[in-house]
Amino acid sequence: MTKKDMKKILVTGAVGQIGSEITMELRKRYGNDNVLATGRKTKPRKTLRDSGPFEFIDITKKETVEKVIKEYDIDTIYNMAAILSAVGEERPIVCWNVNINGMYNILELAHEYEMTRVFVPSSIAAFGPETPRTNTPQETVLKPKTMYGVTKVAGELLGDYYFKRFGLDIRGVRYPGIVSSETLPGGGTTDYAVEIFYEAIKNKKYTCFVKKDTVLPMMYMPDCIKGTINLMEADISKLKHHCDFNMASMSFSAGELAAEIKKHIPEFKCIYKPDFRQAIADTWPQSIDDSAARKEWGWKPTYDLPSMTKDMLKKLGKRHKEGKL
Ligand code: AKB
Repeated sequence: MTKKDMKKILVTGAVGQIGSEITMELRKRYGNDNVLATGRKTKPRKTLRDSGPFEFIDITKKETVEKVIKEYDIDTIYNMAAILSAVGEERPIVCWNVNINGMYNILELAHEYEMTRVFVPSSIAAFGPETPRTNTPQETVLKPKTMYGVTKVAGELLGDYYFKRFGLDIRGVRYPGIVSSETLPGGGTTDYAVEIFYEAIKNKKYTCFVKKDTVLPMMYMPDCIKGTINLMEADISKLKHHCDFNMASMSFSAGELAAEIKKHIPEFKCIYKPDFRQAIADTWPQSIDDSAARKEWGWKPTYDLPSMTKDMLKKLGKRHKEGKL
């Protein structure tokens, strides 16, 4: 997408883990005033609030979204508002309402207002125990056992339906666990892979809520942002898929992550006390085949476990020294 055909972007869930960082990158690329950040009730951080427009909306209330679409003349949406897997198991109805009814409102409005493009994230949670767990193919069994996973499969299908039926240009990827240093994730099963860094820096110890040998696909935030925006900017004539791209980067066990951190912080100790999130992790793949994304829009990650760990510890270490962690 060029600046010419994209004038005003709406980011929902802009206070969240991915939303907050994607908003800042989009503002850098397309101009601060052209990117409207929105959240439901959490106050935005100063950098987000001061760098461009911010509004409170609720995607489950269509009129609140429509109001800002009109006011800011929105023509592109990144729908990052979602309830993640762990909270989704505690509050399945809310999960369905936000992830499906909320998304439906976004799609309807995008169709009604003839938007240029929409991004809707899916997740590795779309897979289930019947799916091959290693090198999980692009086309495979989608029988998730969590409400979050159910909403992700339905969301992929709904998005593809709007593309085929109404010609809405809508795109999405199946995110793995995302590791990041700016905003903590909230309510996901892969949250341990972020929390472990904060606790290693602050307390030199961490109690991990999945078993040491639990392997999941993960990605560092700079790759996540690069991949998401590259997909949104890709030439549509090259895309055979739309809302369901597998997107991989690295896979490691919780024990391997702890060992990598220990190389930098030798006193660091990790103990393992699995809780209900273990059962969710056990239904997800360990590694992903993302050859369709590589072929159709040139996806290629930059970071691996050692380079991500080094960068995370450097960033969080600096904030800790400044008393900002
Ligand atoms: C979660 O753990 O729920 C998310 C995801 C993998 O979609 N991070």
